[in-house]
Amino acid sequence: MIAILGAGSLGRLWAATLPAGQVAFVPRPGQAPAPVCYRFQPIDGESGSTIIPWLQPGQSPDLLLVTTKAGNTLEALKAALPSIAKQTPIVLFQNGLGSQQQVTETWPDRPVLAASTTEGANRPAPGLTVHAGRGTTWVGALNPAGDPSVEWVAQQLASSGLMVHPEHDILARLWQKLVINAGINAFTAILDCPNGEILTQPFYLQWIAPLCEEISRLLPAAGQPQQAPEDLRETIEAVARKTAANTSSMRADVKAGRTTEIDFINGYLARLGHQHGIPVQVNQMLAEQVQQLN
Ligand code: KPL
Repeated sequence: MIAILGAGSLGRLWAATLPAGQVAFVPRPGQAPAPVCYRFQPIDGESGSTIIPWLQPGQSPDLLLVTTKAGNTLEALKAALPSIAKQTPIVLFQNGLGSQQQVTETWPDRPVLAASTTEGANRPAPGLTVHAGRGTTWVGALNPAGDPSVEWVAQQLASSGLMVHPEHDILARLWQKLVINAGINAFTAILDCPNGEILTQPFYLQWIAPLCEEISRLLPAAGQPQQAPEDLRETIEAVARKTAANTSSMRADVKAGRTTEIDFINGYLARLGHQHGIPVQVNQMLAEQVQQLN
């Protein structure tokens, strides 16, 4: 049994694609006992109705996927983990960085893995989940010693039919995604535009080069390989062009009145800069501007 904590777009994508009968959502305190019902629209093929039960008291899963927003993860796990066996692998799917470290520090003895995914899913209406873009998911252990369950976890996830790979350096993957999110998400939220439109906006054109300089100096301080600011910008802009029509997760959060993940993206980079004495004015400015949108 695979349990999923977090019934948002990504949680619903995994729930709908993993083998039926082997998945349950983890209830939050006070959540209704009725199963979670929604229509799932795969990339190709007809949409169909999906019914996912809640994990029942006394039922301990073999694997726990955590698909909550970064800012809700610690609190959600504090409520859920007391009834989940100590050896159950936990896979964290959060965007950005910072929430993963909070989890490993709070539960140092639990097997904690992280996943980085480029799968696209959204919920255009409350009862509909759309698999909007095919991607790849990498999963790996967060502790440097590795975790023997990585291969097994990757196999379990791959039973969904989605593309999944075990990754020995998941932190590097999380950093690659962080760079992209740091260069796209805040701009789309502040400018209230789809990803591709930032590329011609004066505000973006003013700040992207100094932002990439800050990130380029932060990478080695975080133990990641140095990358030239121009290369970072090229990576960011390639993704912005590829996802030109997309509404970023941060713009979607602002529009829906949800707390954004800015504290785990540009906010995380700003905190890291302060710790290492590296100037981070642009990350700080973007974080503050997005915080004011909430
Ligand atoms: O990951 C994304 C997000 O919206 O969070 C990008 C890559 C910007 C695609 O929209």
